[in-house]
Formats: sequence, structure tokens, C-alpha cells
Amino acid sequence: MEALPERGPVPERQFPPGFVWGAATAAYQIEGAAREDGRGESIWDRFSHTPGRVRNGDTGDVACDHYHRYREDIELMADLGLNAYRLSIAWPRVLPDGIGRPNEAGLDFYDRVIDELLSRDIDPFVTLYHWDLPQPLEEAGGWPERATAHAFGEFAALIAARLGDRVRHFATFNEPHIVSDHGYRLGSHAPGRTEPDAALATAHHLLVAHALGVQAIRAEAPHAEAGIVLNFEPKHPASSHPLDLEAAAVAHEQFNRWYLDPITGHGYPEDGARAWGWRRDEVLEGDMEAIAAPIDFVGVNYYCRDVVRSPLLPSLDPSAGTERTAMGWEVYPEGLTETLEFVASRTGALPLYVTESGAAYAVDDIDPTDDTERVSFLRRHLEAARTAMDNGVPLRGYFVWSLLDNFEWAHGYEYRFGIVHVDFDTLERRVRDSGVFWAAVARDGVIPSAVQAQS
Ligand code: GCO
Repeated sequence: MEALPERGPVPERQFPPGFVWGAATAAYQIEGAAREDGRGESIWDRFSHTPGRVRNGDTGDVACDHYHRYREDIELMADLGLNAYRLSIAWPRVLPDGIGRPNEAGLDFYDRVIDELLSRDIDPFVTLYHWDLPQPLEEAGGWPERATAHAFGEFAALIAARLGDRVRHFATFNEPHIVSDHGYRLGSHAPGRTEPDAALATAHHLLVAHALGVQAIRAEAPHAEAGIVLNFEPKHPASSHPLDLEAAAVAHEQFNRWYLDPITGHGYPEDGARAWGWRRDEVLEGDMEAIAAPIDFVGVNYYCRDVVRSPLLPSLDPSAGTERTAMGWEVYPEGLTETLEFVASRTGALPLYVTESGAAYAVDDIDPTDDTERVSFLRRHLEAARTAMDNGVPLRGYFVWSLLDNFEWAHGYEYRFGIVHVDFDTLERRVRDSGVFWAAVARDGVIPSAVQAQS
């Protein structure tokens, strides 16, 4: 690991004392130990073991083996000086059938992780659902069935009761949009279904489940804060043609407002619902009120913007020539300022966290810890977040995605987001330059100048 850059406060880029500096991961992406200690099967186990679904046939069977190496990983976080860590709970590890009998060994694992974090003064931010639905619940119909939301409520109660004496922040869901859109409409994520109506039902049931989850957290962990993590992508029209303007406006409703509006009491966006031809059959009396119950924070995941072209106009590549990550996502830091300001326009004084921001880049052939591009990406996005704070956004913390290179869903291990490099043959971890950069930011609460960070 390189020496930390010199201290040198730059007042206008300083973050307030007490700002939360963390890194994020998700259970299926790092834990491995997929069949150990009574863990049940999840939809991602089934999906990744289905030929043709995940690049190179990769699975999360071993992943980063965090299940066995969590102590080493937490030591790494402590060395980096992080004061927070965002993790998720594997539902099938604690409830192998999705409902009913809890698995003590699975609960013990999360107890040990939380205790280890706290012993290092690292504040755990727990996400209950990061996409790994127990397979038996999918076999009973999955998220298009309302019963799945009730099962989630029981899972939330179990975890809140078990960990709520030590965990101060629970998020119910990570990115419900991806669950419904990629899991049930596009089929590119587990469970791989391509059923537009089921996707709309899923979206509503995820919000019903969120409401039940918040109720469970309030009841079982009254001292904890409850929130949700949503993903955002500014939808910019490709031209000033009225069809492009309309397409971008509808996409904004369907992507950026679909979950945020209901949880802030604004209901589902009308134009987006009409464009989808949604009949709202799943919405029962009392749902919208329950979904709008007060929460304590919103987590914002931001990666890039989307330049929207109407399908009725000749296609073009409107952002050709722009800077992109290895995933092909545009590097667009201003979009983080725009996103935070948009979210705050709905949430007002509610604390916000950037719960994910980061980038995939190819591994340097000579030195896998050399990731100048990621350092530059993080620096520019931090500056964009700071700008939003200058403009009044109550941002309380920032989690980089991700602590470790890990299982990147349908892309397998091809794309790497870690501030720590993982050798997937030996499972050895090595802190990248971006990890050194992040450690300096966490230590000083200041974005170091470009010159310092390179020294
Ligand atoms: C998401 C998920 C992460 C991903 C990350 C990179 O935002 O899609 O929360 O699990 O790995 O975003 O794609």
C-alpha cells in the first residue's frame, strides 16, 4: 500500500465533521459459502448456475469468500480508516425457505460481522434486500405475488430484532427499479423473467414490502433509522426534438420517480404509468398511505446519466466521444449534483447518503493496484457531491462501490469496481491507489488535490 498523501486542508472542498465515509458491498457479490452452514438457495444461485445466463458461467459460489475472510476484510476497512460499511444480509442464509424456521448459523455469521465492525469503530449500514430472493419464494410466484412482500416483512422483523441493538441504519431495499426491470421485464437478472405485467406488479409489491419492512424495523429496533436505497440516472434528451423531450420526460418518471414519488407521498407518476399501460390492479386500499410512512434517510446510488433518444426517430449515438468506464457507462460527475438536488427537491430535510458510486476499469497489466482512472472518477464525483451540499442538499455520507472486486451480476467477474483488487485465483486482496485515495479522504474529510493524490 502506498504512503498516504500529505495532509493539506483545502477549505472549500472540506466535508463537515461527522461525515460518514464508507464502502459498500452486497451479500451475493462477496460472501461465497453458498452451500455452507445451512444456507438456502437464492434466485441468484439458480440463475448463475443456468447455462448462458452469466458471462463465462461465473457464479457466486465462492466470490470473495468473505464468509470465511470477513475478519481480514474488516481489518482492511479499519486500515483504510473507514467509519462506516454498507453490507447486505443474504435472506436465504438466515431463512433457508424464505419464511418459517430461521437458520441460527446464518444469524450468527451476521452477529459476528456486526460485532467485528463495531470493535473497529466502523458503523454498519445494513441493507436487507440486495437481490437474493430465496428460491422457494420465487417458486411460489416471486415478487409479482403479494405474499412475497409479507414474507419480506417477517424477514425484516427477524433481522431488526437480532441486529437492532447494534445496527443504527437499516435500508429495506437496494434499487427496487433493477429488481423489477432487470429481473422481471428484461430478464437480464435473476429470476430472468420477461413479463412486463409481472414487472409492474413486482414494483408495487417491492414498495408494499418496503412499508412492511419499515414497520418491522420500527417495532423491533426502535432506536435504529429506517430508509431505502434507490438508483438514479438523469434522463437527458438527445436533442430538442419534441419526441426526444417527451421520451426523456417519460423515462425520468419511470426510472427516477417511480419509487421516490410514492415514498414521499406523491403517488405514482401519471405519464409514466400511462406509457406503461398500467392498470394498478395490485394497488389495494391503504397501500399508498403505508408506502408514504415517514422514513429517516434515503440512499442514493449514482453511476451515470442516460441520453434518451425517441424510438420514433432515427437512432444516433448522441454521446459518442464521451469518457466512459469499462462497462461503457458515461463518466458524468455533474449528474451526481443534479441527482442529489433532484432527490432533495422531493425529500427536503431528510438526510441523504450516497450509498453507491464507483466505476469499473480494466485491471492494469503490470500493477493491478494502479487505478489512476478510478481515483480521478472518485475525486470528480466527490466534488460534485460537495457542490450539491453547497447548494443545500443534506448529504450525510458517501459509500464507494465497492470495497472489493466482486461478482458483478450477469457480467460475472469480468468487471471490477473494487478500491481493493482481488485475485480470484488466490483470493488475495491488495489495496489499489483508489483505496489509498479513499483512506486520505476518510481521514481528513477533505478531497486531496490531484498533485497530492499522485505523490
Ligand atoms: C447496482 C448494485 C451493485 C452493482 C453496482 C455496479 O447498483 O447495480 O447495487 O450491486 O454491483 O451497481 O453495477
